[in-house]
Amino acid sequence: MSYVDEVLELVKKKNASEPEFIQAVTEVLNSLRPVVEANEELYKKNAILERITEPDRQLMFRVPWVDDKGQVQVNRGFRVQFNNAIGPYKGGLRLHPSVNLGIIKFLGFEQIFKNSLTSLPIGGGKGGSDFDPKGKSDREIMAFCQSFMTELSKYIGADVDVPAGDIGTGAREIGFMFGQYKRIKGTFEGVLTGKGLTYGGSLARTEATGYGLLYLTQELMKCHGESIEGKTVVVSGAGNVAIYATQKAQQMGAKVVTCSDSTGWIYDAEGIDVALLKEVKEVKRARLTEYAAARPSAEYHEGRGVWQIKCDIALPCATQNELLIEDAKQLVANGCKCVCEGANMPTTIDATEYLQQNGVWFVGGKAANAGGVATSALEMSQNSERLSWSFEEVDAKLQNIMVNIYHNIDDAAKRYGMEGNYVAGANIAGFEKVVNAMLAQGVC
Ligand code: NDP
Ligand code: 2IT
Repeated sequence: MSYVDEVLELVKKKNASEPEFIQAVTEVLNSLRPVVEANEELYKKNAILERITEPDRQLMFRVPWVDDKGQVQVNRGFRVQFNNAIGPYKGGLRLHPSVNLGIIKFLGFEQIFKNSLTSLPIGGGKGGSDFDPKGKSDREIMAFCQSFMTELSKYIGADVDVPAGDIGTGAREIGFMFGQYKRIKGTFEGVLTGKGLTYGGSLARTEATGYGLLYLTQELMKCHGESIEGKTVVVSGAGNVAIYATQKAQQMGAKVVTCSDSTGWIYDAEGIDVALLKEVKEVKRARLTEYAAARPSAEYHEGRGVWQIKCDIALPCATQNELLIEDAKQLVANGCKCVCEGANMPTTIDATEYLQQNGVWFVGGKAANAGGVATSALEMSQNSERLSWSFEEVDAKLQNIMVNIYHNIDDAAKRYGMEGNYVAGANIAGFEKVVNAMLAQGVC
């Protein structure tokens, strides 16, 4: 049995109740086969694959808080500090009722390779809670965030572990958590990113994941003699990533015709009205039915369905495993040329393979959505030097990072005879840097 297969068996056995984690590890290790085979003796002797698939530590804790009726509620908090070979642990905090240890581990594992691809010094981590922010008052959100940070503050720090936003965690939640950290520790430090602009946040961080996704997609299209201008784009999700991906795609001259949330989706033949979408989702925190009610050209449908709309480019920006094999078949049948992931692991392994085998240019989230965490690392740099850069400066750096990521993953795939396999290219390029650092630092 090959070293990769041995470790895959081990990971499946040790983490049997964590399907998303097994899925993420399977995808990465399978695509690393050529690199591992070329260095099998060295990697095996140093247990590189066993170490990179086992978190440094995984923290789970009780989060008690009081709701508006005076009732005590209890949620479960998580922080998985996966790998800090190239920098402090870095990754978001997900607040969603579906959160469990396996989901946080899959996200933390992916973050190792994504963060490496940014070329900036950040390791991999992720956290969150099964807390559901939907329908909660601002006071309830604050009570939860303060309790969550009261425990989390023991394990993080500007040079240790720097959390940020993810599903359900935006500027409001980061603000409450930052306030509590400061109160407990008595230090004003860049312990979180995605902060408000008046207390250490970076311009362009809000836009960064969606904008970065489009900068990478643009470079990919350009290198294939195509452009985004005039293309029809289908986007899923209606949160931070989806909104700013839609905005940038429109600025680049594309027509974005869909968005979705956990209850339904919109088809808007005239193109999504971003200002209205922001009003519904960022200000009112309402359902997409309100978008449809305010926009005559929009159709609202219950359930899922954006991938059945004919498009040139598809950008999944909601959550994991939202683009399935039947969706991949529909996209190919409709002539879709390009799929770039704004979300983390939105496409299942069989759907990914189907798209790749049918000539669709497919870039996975580790590369395509790295603009968010890259800009978080730029926020850390600004906090360290106690300066704030202009929007233009941050945005220019982000563009440069995304263009470089595209070329790095393209080159890595070519080096191993897999031209056009950007999934393998991203995993290989991300892995190489982390492994070099792990080997240099000895057994730890
Ligand atoms: P938000 O909470 O802002 O938005 C999430 C969107 O996805 C919402 O429209 C939400 O619908 C929908 N969604 C969430 N869970 C589900 C589900 N189980 N089924 C269907 N729809 C769902 O999160 P973000 O936009 O920040 O994150 C979206 C994705 O991008 C995630 O995979 C995240 O990990 C990834 N990502 C985020 C980055 C960031 O900087 N924010 C950086 C890189 C990746 P509803 O409103 O109904 O809940
Ligand atoms: O998945 C991700 O990369 C994020 N949620 C952003 C993490 C960060 O630290 O900015």
